[in-house]
Amino acid sequence: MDLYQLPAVTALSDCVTTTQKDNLKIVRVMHPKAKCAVSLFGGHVLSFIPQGKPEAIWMSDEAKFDGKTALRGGIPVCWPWFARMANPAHGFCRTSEWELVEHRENETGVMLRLALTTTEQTFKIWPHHFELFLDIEVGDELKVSLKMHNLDEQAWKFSGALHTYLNVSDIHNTETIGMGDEYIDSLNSGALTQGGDVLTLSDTIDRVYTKPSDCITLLDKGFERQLNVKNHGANSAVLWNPWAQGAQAMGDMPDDGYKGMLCIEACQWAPDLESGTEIVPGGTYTLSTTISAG
Ligand code: TA6
Repeated sequence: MDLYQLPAVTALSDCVTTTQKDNLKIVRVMHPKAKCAVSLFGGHVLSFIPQGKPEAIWMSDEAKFDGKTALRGGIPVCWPWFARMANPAHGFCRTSEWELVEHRENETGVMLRLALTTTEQTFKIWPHHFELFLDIEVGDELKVSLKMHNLDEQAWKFSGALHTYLNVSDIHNTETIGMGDEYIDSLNSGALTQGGDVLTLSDTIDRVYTKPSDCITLLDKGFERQLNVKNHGANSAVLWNPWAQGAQAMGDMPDDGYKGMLCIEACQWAPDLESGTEIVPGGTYTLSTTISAG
């Protein structure tokens, strides 16, 4: 899917245009440093291509751009909870319509700011007042920052993740370094487990690493590159690949789709809604991930 070939609907500046893909409005950045595409549905980064390098972000060829279904691939924004502790899974942000409220550009890159705030619909799902900004900085690297603001008169708690799907040549040709040596194994009833820091994968994996390095590196022999992931405001990093059986079970991933992706996620993890991170009235919190290719 080449989102950059679609005709522009609006030109917002020299480097920023909007386009339409099925039911979704897409904001595109085309800058000498990099290209990037973002869906306003979900506030969802779909692509990041640093100049002269392969695509850094994996998107499923079977993702549904219907404006209802969460997009498979990209960088889903999971908030105000991560995982399946409440409905909908991974919170409501990835199926909400965000607004582009600001864009800026100079010779080093482009910044897009998306916003989402309480609506009648979000209040029914999660009865709190909030404002979110998603700052997407596109240049030599991609930085995505989820800025949360409590607009309530009471404190509330959240968990969440920037659920990045990284694009790889073939999962069998990758090595992941820096996840740390302790993880909560979601495939083994959440057992706290010790393990090695360097990972080559050969089966499904779904883990919350509790002590990741400041920089996680994904070596890709096929693309002859490494992707570096630096997370901030995260208490863990999640590693996920559904493998063949998981991909086959998903209606929006090709059966061999698992070979082209690996999720390395910036996660502020909690075991349940009650144990999330508290933000006091008027308080803020930022969760961010920075991805660079070397
Ligand atoms: O981050 C890993 C995970 O929580 C897995 O358990 C897996 O189910 C994945 O996210 C995808 O979730 P989704 O709701 O998008 O199918």
